[in-house]
Order: sequence, then C-alpha cells, then structure tokens
Amino acid sequence: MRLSHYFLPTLKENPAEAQIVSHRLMLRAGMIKQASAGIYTWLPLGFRVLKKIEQIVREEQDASGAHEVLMPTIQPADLWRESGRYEDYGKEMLRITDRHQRDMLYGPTNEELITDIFRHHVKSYRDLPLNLYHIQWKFRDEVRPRFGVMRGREFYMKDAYSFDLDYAGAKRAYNKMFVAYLRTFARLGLTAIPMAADAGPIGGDMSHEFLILADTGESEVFCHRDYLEFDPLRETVDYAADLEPLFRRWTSAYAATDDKHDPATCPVPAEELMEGRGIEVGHVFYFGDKYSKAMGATVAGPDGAQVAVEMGSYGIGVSRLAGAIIEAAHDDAGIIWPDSVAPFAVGLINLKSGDPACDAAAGDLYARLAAAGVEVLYDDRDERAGAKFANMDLIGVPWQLVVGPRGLKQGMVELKRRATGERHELSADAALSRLLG
Ligand code: 5CA
Repeated sequence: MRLSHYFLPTLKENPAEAQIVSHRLMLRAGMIKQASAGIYTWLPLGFRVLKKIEQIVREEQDASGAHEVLMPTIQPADLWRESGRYEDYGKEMLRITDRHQRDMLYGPTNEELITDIFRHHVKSYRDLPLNLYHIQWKFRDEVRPRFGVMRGREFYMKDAYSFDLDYAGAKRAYNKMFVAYLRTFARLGLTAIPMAADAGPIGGDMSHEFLILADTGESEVFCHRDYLEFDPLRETVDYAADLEPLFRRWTSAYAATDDKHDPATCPVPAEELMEGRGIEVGHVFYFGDKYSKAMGATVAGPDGAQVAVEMGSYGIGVSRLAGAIIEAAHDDAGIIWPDSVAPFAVGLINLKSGDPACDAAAGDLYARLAAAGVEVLYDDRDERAGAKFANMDLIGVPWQLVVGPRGLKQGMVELKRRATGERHELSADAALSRLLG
C-alpha cells in the first residue's frame, strides 16, 4: 500500500477526550473514529487489525472443533421472554419496535437465539456434542461507555455455545474452549490469566474470565508469579484427548479478582504474589440446563427419554482486544504491534521521495516484498524524514525499512525493529532476506 494513496487520518495532538493510552493511540493512529458515545467506525488501519485478531480467534475456534455460523444482530423479543431475560436484562438492552409493532432488540448476547436454532434442528443425543460460534456486533447500552473500544456500546464479540447430553460432556466442551482461549491470547502476544469468576447476567455454575495485566485495567487482580512463565503454545493440543489435566494445570496457580481475593486466606506468600490491574478479554460460562429447560431444547437420550441439554457459552471481546493489545504493547512514540496482528508487516520509508535513486530503490523493494506476499505500507509521500519516522513509530508497524540518499550511495538501507529500536545497515538484498526469512 502506498501511503500517498491510502486513507490514514493520523492526529498530531493528543485528543482531549481520551483518558487511556490505547484510546489515545487508536485515535492518533487513525484507526477509529467515534460516531456516537461508545460507537465507532473502524478506519482502514484499525479495520486491518480487527480482521487479523478475528482471524486468529477463528482459527483457534475451528481447531477446537467449533463450527462458525452468523446470527443476526436484531433478535425477536419473544425468545427472550421464553428465557425470562427480557425484563431482567434491564436498560443495557436496546429495545426496538418494528413497523408491525413487534418487539425486537439489538442482541447483547445470543444464548436465546442459538438455543432456538438448536431446538429446531437437533433431536437426538447422536448429534452431540455440538459447539456453534459466531463473530458479530453486539450492543449493550452501557451506563458509562469509556476508554474507546474497551468499553463500547457497540462491540465485536466472538461467542460460542456448546450443547452436550450431560455434565461430563459439557465439561469437555468447557475445557476445549478454555485451552483454545489460552492459545488464542498467546498468539495475540498476550499473557492472559484465567480466574474463577461470577456468572453475572449470563447465569450458571462455573465461569472463568481471562484477564491480561495492564495498568489501565478495570479490575484489580492478584495472581501467582508462575502465570508469567506459562506458555500455552509450547505443546500442540489434541482436542480429542482428555483436556482435564491441562485445565487443572492452568488453574492450579492462585489467581483472583479483588471481589474474591482475601489477603487473610490467600495461600501465596507475598513475595510470589503479583498484584495489578487486569482487562477482561474473554469469559467462559457453564450454565447447565438454564436455557435449554426454559426454552424446551431437549434431545432423545440413549434410552429414548427426553433430556434438556447441558450448555455453556464462551465470549471473546474481539474489538476490545485491539485496545487491550495496545495497552500491553506501546511506548512513548506509539503502538508496538505483535507481528501476528500488525496492520502491515513492514513500513517502507523513502527518505527523499522524488529523488530518482531513492524512488527506484524503494520502488524495487516494495515490488519484491509485495511479490513475496509481505504486507508493506510504503511511505512515498513528499514529507520531512522526521515526520515519516514519527508516523511509522506511531502506527506501530513491526519492521521499518528505510531508504535514504546517503545510505544508497554506499549500497545500504536501514532495517529497524520497532519493538526494540534495534537498527541495522545492510544491503537491500540482505534486508529482503531478513524480512522474508
Ligand atoms: N454470552 C457470554 C459469552 S458468549 C457473554 O456475553 N459474555 S460476556 O458478557 O462476558 O462478554 C464476552 C466478552 O465480550 C467479554 O469478556 C469482553 O471481552 C467483551 N465485552 C463485554 N462487554 C463489552 C463492551 N461493553 N465493550 C467491549 N467489549 C466487551
């Protein structure tokens, strides 16, 4: 992508309305634009990141055996009357009346809709286990939308719903999602800590939230240092195997949010306890037959008797993750994207656009990287070098490849790693093989 042809409306000044660093940087880097409180447009750079996050989430859901569907954003109120949540959900639910005076709503979550799909199509235990997920916009009319995409009113969520015949099956489904979550967050460059949690308006008997540590997190967390050493990507996972040992291992160390933490009973000695703030990026729930019973989602069991299925639901805040990753990875100059979600892999800077030698060398590098399938943002604008460097640092592209007249005379270009600031002067060919290798 040539920057001269792109739409990257960066801001020089810090926007006054942004209280936390991720919100500030997302606005400054031209990733998002507020449409109304807690409702955002994703501009081209932000949209690229959102899609990358979504794709990693999708790959790990697929690997765990879940099947993707796409449910609508607008749901009929009657389904929620069946579960009893239509009144309970309160003011967070955006209620809509259509032209026929039918009560509709913009879905804040999809337990009812998916249970309706299930009861319509699945009649026998032989069709279980089943896990269906989708990645869709949700609306919750939050009292205090804030922190940009971190607590929005409209937000993008992956939610999965599992159906099993009995508790043992439901726990297997829960474990699969649990492991898939740890892998997902690790691939996004995050250390996510699973913590036993309350089920809130989703309801149920077992629940874990996944938090990443960041100073601007909304909850206070306490956990054993060991969590920082865990590496969910170290081993490959066989989803057909019993994952209970893995689940136990990952929940064996102490972790608690402030509502559950009691210094008097905490088993971890002070020197091994980490105390900080956390951002909730995922939440998993097991709630048994709460919805299946209320909505008549039963299957014929092996003995022919009707059984209300055991369910769980599993959410990941896809749009929140864009902000959360920035909270975890930035410096004074801007964002530092992990390679896995970076909007571009390489930022190519031409220090003297219009100079025939620079244009030819940068143009050649651009073409060769593009031919190799590398996503490059080529700053070919007629701008000062300082402005180009600052811009590339701000938007956080992992590698910067700099072509300037002085270096070219020696046959050299410069390669800089955004995360470490490490720079190397090398030939264009050597730079290419570093980037392609
Ligand atoms: N039905 C269940 C699981 S599918 C559910 O809705 N769970 S949730 O309420 O915990 O939401 C799932 C995830 O969505 C949260 O972990 C969080 O990462 C994200 N999320 C929730 N509310 C917001 C919000 N207002 N803005 C951005 N992300 C949010």
